[in-house]
Amino acid sequence: MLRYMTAGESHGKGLVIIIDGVPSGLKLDESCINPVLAQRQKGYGRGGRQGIETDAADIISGVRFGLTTGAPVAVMIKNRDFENWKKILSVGAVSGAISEFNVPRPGHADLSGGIKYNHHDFRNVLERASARETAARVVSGACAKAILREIGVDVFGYVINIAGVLTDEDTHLGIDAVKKKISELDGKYGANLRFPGGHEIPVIIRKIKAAVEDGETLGGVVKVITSRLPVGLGDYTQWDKKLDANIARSLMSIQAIKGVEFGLGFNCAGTPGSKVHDAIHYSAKKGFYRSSNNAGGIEGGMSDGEPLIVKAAMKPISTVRKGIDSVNARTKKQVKTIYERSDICAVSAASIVAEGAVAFELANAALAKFGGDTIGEFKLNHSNYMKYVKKF
Ligand code: EPS
Repeated sequence: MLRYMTAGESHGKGLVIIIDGVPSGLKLDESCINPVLAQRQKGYGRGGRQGIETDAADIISGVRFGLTTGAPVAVMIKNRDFENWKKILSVGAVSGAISEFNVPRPGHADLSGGIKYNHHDFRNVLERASARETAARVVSGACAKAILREIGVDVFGYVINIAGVLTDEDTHLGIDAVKKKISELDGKYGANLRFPGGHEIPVIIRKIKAAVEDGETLGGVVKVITSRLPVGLGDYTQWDKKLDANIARSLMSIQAIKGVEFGLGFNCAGTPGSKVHDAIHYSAKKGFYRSSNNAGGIEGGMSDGEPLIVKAAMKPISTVRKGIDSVNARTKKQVKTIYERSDICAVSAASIVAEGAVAFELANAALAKFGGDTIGEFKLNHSNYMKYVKKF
C-alpha cells in the first residue's frame, strides 16, 4: 500500500514528506521532483511569496544510487521565508511580545481550528492549514507518476475555468495534444496558466489584473486526464477500494477544493440513462471500447479502460485584501479581516497538485493490482495482465 504523510508550517523551517510503500528499483532522484515543484510555483496571479521561495527537494532516505530501495522515501523542502519568520515561528521560547493573529478569515481554517485546538492566536492554525503544504504533496505525486510511467500510464492536470472564463477546446483532444496546446499557449502569453483555450487567456489575465486592483481573489476548475490506464484498477467489492471514491477523497483534501466530478458528473442527474451510459463495442484490434466517456473512465469503482476524466472546483482564496466581516477572537468586536499577503489566483498551481493527487491514487491502485515489492515484479504482472485482457 502506498501512503504518505506531510509535516511542516508555511513559514517554519520547511516541509517534510514521508512516502511509504514505494517499490524497490524505481528510478527516482531530485530531477524527477524539482520540475514539478517549479511548475507549482508558476501561474499568473500568484502572490509575493513565490518570489521568495525556490522549492527544491532534498531526498533524505529510501533512495540509493538513483534507485529506490523499498524503504520509506523521505523528502525535505526548505522554506526560504523562514529567515524572515525566525522569531514568530521559533520552536523555543522567545522573549518580548509577539503580535497575534486574532481575526479569523472566513473560508480559512482559522476559526474552527482555533476553537478545536484552543488557539486564540490563529497563527498556530493557519501556518499548518496553509496551501504551502501542497509543495510537499506534489512530491508524492511525482513519485507516483514515476511508478505509473513504468507501465506506460500518463497523468496530466490543467485548468479549464478561471473565474467563470472557461474552455472546452480540450474536450476532443488526447493527453499529448492537450499538453502541446498548453505548452504553446504558455509560451505565447507567458502566463503559465495551464489553460488550453487561446482566445480566453487574455480575458483571464484581465480578470486577474482587475482582481488585484479590487482586492479580490479568484477560483476556477481544474481537470485531470490520463492515457493508457488499464481496465480493472480499483474494486467494486468493498467501499474503500473504489477508485473514484479514493480519487475524490484525495482531491477534496487539497486546500480550497469544494467539489469533484467524474465525466459527465452533475450533468448525469438531468440526462436520461440511454444518453448517459457509454455504449460498449468490440474490435479485434482495440478489444472492448466505448464510443463515449461520460463515466469519466470509471464504472463500479474500477477503471473501465477509457481515459480517466475528473474535475475539481477551487474556491477563491480566502485571504482577501478588501476584507470580509469577521470578529476579533480576543475582543469579540466585529471587524474586517486583516490582510498580510496572498495569492490572487492559484488555480494553475492547484492543477499540478490535483495531477499529483490523482497519480497517487492510480499508483496505489496499480500497486494493489500488480504487486508492489519490486518494479520488475510490478511491470511483469502488468504485462501478463494486459495479455490476458487482450484475450478476454
Ligand atoms: C497561503 C498564503 C500565501 C501563499 C501560500 C498559501 O503565503 P504567504 O502568507 O506566505 O504569502 O503564497 O502558498 C504558498 C506559500 C505556496 O508555496 O503555495 C495560505 O494561506 O494558504
